[in-house]
Amino acid sequence: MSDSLPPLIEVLGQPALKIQPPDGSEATVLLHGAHIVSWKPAGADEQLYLSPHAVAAPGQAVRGGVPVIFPQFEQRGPDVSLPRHGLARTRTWKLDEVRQGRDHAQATLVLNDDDSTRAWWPHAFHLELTVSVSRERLDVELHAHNPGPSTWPFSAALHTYLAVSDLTTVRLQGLDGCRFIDNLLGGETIEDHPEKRFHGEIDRIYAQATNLLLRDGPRRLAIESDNLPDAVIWNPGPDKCADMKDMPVDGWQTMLCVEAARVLEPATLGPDESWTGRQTLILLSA
Ligand code: TA6
Repeated sequence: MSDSLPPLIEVLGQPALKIQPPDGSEATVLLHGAHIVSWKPAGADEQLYLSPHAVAAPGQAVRGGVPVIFPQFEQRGPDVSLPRHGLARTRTWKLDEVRQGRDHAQATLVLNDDDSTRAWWPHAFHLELTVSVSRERLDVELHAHNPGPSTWPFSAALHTYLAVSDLTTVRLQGLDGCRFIDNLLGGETIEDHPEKRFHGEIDRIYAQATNLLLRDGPRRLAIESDNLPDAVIWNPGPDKCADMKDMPVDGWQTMLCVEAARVLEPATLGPDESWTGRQTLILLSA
């Protein structure tokens, strides 16, 4: 293991770090938002969708990759006065540690409260995002600590954009039996499709959906989460995609967000308490 910090590269005009264990897998993470913009398992193609029109700039969210959502999801609270999807994805994080092992590589980035976050949200916080890559596996762990005197509720998510060959031919297994809120149609329903198919726009929050499998031709991608019990499934579909200035018109056809989230029941941290949530992606076959 080596703990020295490697030189940063530039991606989307922002400082970024590429972690590469000797097995040929790699991941690239921006300091802006601690945003993972690329993950290639050993011997396999890119697994994440990154819009060719994505912009990474202070105050702006990158379209694609893995946005880190904290402390509110969308405009659902717990504090609705915050920017949509919170504060973490639009700020510059600090690279804290890089570890290079024989069979994995890992980087940890940190974000602490400062004057600009306290102007929006008057709480002390410490966030760590640890990205580990190893052969066919990506682990993304979000850790939150409350170093301050007040107790605060929060929501969090890893808003993962998966690359897909064709949205209309992929299947997502593991949602059947899960209760979901449909953000487009309203209301709550129980999913009864063992293999969910997609035709265009979808925006749903599934409860207790922590073991999923994406099937995309011969590709099998396991999507697991720990302490992030909800799965948000999102695709803008053709009409909304055409209105998004950071997406190509046909971008919706080759992406599917499968987000590991803590949103239906926000968490709470008292003074000196910590919380950790994780999403793991494992490429079972390419
Ligand atoms: O996670 C789903 C969602 O909240 C959708 O409603 C959709 O708007 C998407 O996130 C993207 O949000 P953004 O703020 O990044 O444009």
